Amino acid sequence: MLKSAAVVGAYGAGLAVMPRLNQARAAPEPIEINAFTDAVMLDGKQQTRGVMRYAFSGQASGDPQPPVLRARRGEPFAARLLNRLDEPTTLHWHGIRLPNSQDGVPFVTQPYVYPGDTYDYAFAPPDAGTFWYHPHCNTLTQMGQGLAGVLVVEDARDPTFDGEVVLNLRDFRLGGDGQFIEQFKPRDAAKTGTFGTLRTANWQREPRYDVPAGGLVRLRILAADVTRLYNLRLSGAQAEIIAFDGHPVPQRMALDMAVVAPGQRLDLAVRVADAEGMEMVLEDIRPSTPKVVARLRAVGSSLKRSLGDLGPLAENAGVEADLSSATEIPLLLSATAENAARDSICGSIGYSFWAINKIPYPGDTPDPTAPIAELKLGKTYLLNLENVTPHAHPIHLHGMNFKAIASNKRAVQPLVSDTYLVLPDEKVQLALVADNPGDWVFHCHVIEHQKTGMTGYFRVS
Ligand SMILES: [Cu+2]
Repeated sequence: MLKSAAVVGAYGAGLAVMPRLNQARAAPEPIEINAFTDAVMLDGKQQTRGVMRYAFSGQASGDPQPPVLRARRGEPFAARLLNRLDEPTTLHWHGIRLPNSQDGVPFVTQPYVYPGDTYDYAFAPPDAGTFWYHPHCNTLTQMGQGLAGVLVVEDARDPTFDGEVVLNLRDFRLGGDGQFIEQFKPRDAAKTGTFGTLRTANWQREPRYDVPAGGLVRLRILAADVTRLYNLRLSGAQAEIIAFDGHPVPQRMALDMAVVAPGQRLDLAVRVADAEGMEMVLEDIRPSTPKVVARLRAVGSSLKRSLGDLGPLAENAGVEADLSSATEIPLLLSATAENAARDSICGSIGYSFWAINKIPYPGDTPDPTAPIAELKLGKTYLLNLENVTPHAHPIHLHGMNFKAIASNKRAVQPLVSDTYLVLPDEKVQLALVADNPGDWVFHCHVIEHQKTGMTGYFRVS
């Protein structure tokens, strides 16, 4: 069971049947999150029309990027989505182990939210770390045009840093006139996915943040792009990886280069340079597309801190897999020639290029395909993923965590995660304890792959 199952069950699952009066007493006032369209200066020169934004209710213009939400481990968190878009949407809480009814997948866990309507989400996040939120409806357009924000779950037992910088990495696909161009090209959707034209961190090109000289800074990085994989390196400072995909790593390691795929998060402890004015550069060194992502600048006199001063992050629940009794589930990731795409407001972009176990998902429709597999609550499974395509797929599971056990391509670290980047020709085993009941979607987080078939779901009961 989940470490905090009692909390999750008593709070989240119970909410749906409680009268409103009790809900008001049990839950905090929900954070109101407006989803709306706006004109925003993205390229520094011209207003881009039709940018999709999240903002707290009442928040005027100001910073156009989605706000960083903050919650506390184990404590009730509530958000009310106000849909001011002119199309349906939902909110999904990526990486959070929550009751199935709060997961935000249209038709699978909830109806989609019509324009003008609201929808209340409530849960108590059982894990601390860096997570995120985004729509799960017409996702390529809605995420591509702006909807994706960071959700930080705090734990008072975490060590104290001298500063924190949150980086939400994403591209926008703009033409020379600063307006959105077609979100994808079918021939690219059938390969790596279609790349954006403007690369940003926090919706800015190569932003620079001041951090205390000689201090210890927590850098929380989210790859929110719909397509791009990052090979991240930080020059000019010592840095250690302290968490990946929200969860503390078993052993901190110096950051040489870290691959961060769509949907994934990287937490770094950075020991800032001592000399005032020194710059540290976060770069994407992927060979085809080297690029500065963001800069940090040391300010003030040196705090003379050491990475060795830093205590451990508060632990999250692990994946207590009983491998001796595990049931193996083969999961073949492949291309497909069959076109299964069905029309749906939230679902399809009109093509099928990809499949899981040779079945291309038809899209988010009222009658989706059968589950990939039916899992027994509490039992251990080994997901035997095999990628027979020449492209990498960051595969994401909702509602539960897994742990990589073995790969034919590399030495895997036993990291607890919700997203695993399956390399071309890789066979990988992921251990999973089916500890959360419901229908949980499992899909590639290259959104064009997700939306053209590489999606399915597990039923846990
Ligand atoms: Cu993929």
